[in-house]
Amino acid sequence: MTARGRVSPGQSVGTLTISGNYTQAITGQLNIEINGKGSSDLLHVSSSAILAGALNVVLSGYAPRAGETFTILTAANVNGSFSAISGSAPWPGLGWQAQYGSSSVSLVVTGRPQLASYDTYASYHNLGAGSFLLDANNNGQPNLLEYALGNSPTGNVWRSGNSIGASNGWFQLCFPRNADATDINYYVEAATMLENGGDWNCILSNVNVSGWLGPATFTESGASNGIIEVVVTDVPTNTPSRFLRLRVSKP
Ligand SMILES: [Ca+2]
Repeated sequence: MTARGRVSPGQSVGTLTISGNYTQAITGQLNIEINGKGSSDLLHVSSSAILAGALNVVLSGYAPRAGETFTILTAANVNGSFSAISGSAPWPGLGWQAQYGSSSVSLVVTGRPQLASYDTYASYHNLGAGSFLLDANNNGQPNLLEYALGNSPTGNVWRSGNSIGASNGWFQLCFPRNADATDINYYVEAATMLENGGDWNCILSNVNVSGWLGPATFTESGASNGIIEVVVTDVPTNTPSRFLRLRVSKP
């Protein structure tokens, strides 16, 4: 068959089998519906699939994550390619890419998710409501801290965490922060003792990502892959001991 208009396999998600060749003209559009992880419409062609025109992705109650793959077409052999992929992005920062094999076409979710709020981050990572104090991957960092530092809350490995440096004899606290986050408070605090809970004082804060306020000084890198590296230099003090920490909270 030759498709010059829209082809939508399945009623809801399902498989459409074409006996013989399937030729999609430049005016054709293949609509592929996705309704779960690995679950999508499939166009199965018994002979050759000769592709051109559009591929349109329709999300039905499911927003795939980065890296997920869907087999959307199988054929004895595949020739040509879609000229464009339409359909809304599953999450901010993510898009679609078609991958062509000799006998199949897959749809891959590409990009880096840009999750601007903790609620979106929790939804993307299936953390559930009110999850910010939980520790989904049991690495000692609560989910809200993972969000603040730009980490994955579910991965087995996480980016380098906080580290301590020195400049002109003064301590520095170095940590990554999430360049996409718009709803997080950062407080760098210093103490001269840890007894009785410590005499912690805020030396630099960034409330609701509105900008850093001293008295401590800081440098920030440009954003790279959604991460900004922050280096905070302690205020000059005349004490025999000194401790620094990063505290984060939800506005
Ligand atoms: Ca964690």
